[in-house]
Amino acid sequence: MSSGHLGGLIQPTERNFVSLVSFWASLREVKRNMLNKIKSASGGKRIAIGMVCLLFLALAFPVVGKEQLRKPANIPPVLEKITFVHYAKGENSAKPATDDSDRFKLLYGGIRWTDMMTYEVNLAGSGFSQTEKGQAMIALSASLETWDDAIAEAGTPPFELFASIGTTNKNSVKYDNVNLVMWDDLSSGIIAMNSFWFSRGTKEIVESDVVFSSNFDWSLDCGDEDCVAKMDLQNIATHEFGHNGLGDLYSPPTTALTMYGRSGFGDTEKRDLGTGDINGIQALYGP
Ligand SMILES: [Ca+2]
Ligand SMILES: [Ca+2]
Ligand SMILES: [Zn+2]
Repeated sequence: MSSGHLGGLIQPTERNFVSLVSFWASLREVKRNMLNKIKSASGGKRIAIGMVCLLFLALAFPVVGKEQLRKPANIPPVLEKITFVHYAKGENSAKPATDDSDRFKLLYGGIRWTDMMTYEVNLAGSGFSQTEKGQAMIALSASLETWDDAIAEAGTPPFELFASIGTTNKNSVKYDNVNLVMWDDLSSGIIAMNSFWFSRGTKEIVESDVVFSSNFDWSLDCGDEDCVAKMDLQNIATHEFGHNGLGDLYSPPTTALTMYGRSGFGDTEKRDLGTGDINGIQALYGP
């Protein structure tokens, strides 16, 4: 789903270097054979063989020069991309509320950020009015700080995962050193997605782009308005931001957790973390 633009990150491997070494070895072998022939030949034959040797070396050296230029230098870690898709609950899939579960799911043995990261937000397509846009930024910040608070509770020294958010005009999901939050025309039934880039080798997440669907109406405060047909931004955002190391959960005991993989209209239970969410984020970012 991502290989197109990741191709540029995959550098030449040591194969070029190995082929250069074996090329030199075969070159030495040829030279030795030629010297032996020159020694055993005489007169005009020597001159003819000598000229063949010169021609051979003239042809060989430019090739060696090019090969040396391709010698591997600082190879960046090979990045992979995965996308978590958050679907709306089906009409008849409502499950009875259950007790908080202590379950959580780490990804690839515990991939995580090693430094504080910053999301940049583009609210175009969100449907929010100018006034609401300010509230939306507050809701997104609240979602991020909910996770930072849980990490801080793990003990000292606290790790801060999320810096204060900024705004941006960028509007496409790609590996570009910008952790983007944006709205887009997602397929029917998809509420939001988090695409992120990571290295399996270093277990490091290096970029995350979150997209909310512009095909849903979004709410900011269900206390003041009818949220029956709206998705609560803080609810969904808290779930999406949890993907910075935590995977989706689907089993029935986890329906009350933030990292439960589905949401419905008017749901707000993901705004607050459950036991499993807290255990998971502390396992990744606690001291
Ligand atoms: Ca923070
Ligand atoms: Ca990006
Ligand atoms: Zn999810």
